[in-house]
Amino acid sequence: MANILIKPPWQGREREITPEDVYIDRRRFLRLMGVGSAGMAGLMAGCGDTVVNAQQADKEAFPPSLKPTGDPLQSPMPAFEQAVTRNPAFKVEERELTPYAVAAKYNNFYEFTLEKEGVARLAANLTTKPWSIEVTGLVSEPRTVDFEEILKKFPLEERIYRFRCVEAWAMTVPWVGIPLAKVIEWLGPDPKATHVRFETLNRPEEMPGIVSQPWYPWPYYEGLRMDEAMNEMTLLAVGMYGKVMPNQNGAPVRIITPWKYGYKSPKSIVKIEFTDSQPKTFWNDLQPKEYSFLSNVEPDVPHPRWSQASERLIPHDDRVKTKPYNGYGEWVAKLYA
Ligand SMILES: Nc1nc2c(c(=O)[nH]1)N[C@H]1C(S)=C(S)[C@@H](COP(=O)(O)O)O[C@H]1N2
Ligand SMILES: [Mo]
Repeated sequence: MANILIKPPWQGREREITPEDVYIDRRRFLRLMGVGSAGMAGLMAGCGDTVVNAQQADKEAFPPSLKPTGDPLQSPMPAFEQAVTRNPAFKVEERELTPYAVAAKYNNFYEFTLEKEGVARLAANLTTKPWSIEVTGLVSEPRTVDFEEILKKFPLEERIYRFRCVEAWAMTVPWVGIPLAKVIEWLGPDPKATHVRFETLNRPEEMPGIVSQPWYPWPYYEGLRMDEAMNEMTLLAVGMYGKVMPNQNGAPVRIITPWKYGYKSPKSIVKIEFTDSQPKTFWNDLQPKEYSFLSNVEPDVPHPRWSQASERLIPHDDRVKTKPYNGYGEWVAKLYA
């Protein structure tokens, strides 16, 4: 959401991909073998050359500014205790997956800093355990839910989605999550609820951007109409690339609405509130002319600072045309008929 279009330092680098099947296979393999990642190195020596090479490639492909240093990218996130099943209905065929360490190092998370490549380092020590979510408003039983309870209660699935920021950069990410609809059904909102509001973590001691930028109306807050929240596409994301969510990407739990601009995907959620009117949202409050409540991806509707007709795929800067609803009209156009 920064006001300038930043020219990425790794522009023009050779194309490099993280083959998605590699990490899936690795996970499946470990599950079959009944071992944790500690036992992996030995096992991989004989039979996992592709895996090792792919990870290596991912690291070596980095432009200097993105090379993992003493940050979380060097110690990969832990896997989930339970199985993660890929949902084949959600794949992206026309473009490649964004390398993990690009998705985990080019972040918008203003509670830390406006500098995308600085977020991962500043977020490294964010405490995400324990984590609870306050469920409030028009709901049968207002309560505080332990995040671990949600993790245990619902099966986890992987979905590969396009992700589009209003700044006109985009990536392609395999998220791990739970359809939000399932969680909402379990929470039991009152039938009078028309919207759902999300509030995210406000912890100045661990979030330097909150302290250095007091002019923002912290904490970050967002919202969806109930039919949007219940749509099949809306994901309560708890991880990516088969692993637990990195702090910089919104650990431990965030929303993903891939047909909307990225700011509609709040990170590190601590409160879910059911309401009977449209909730206020962070960016709409700051700049109503630029950021509407709906904020669906609309290539024909330019933002005052960024034409939305095309987008650049990080980190290689390929320009591609933006699709209405980010290519998800099949699922969501009916919501806006
Ligand atoms: N709490 C919080 N959530 C947030 C933001 C933020 O600054 N704070 N930025 C939003 C914006 S503008 C984008 S593009 C995405 C970026 O997600 P990513 O870093 O995982 O790519 O997070 C969204 N969610
Ligand atoms: Mo964004």
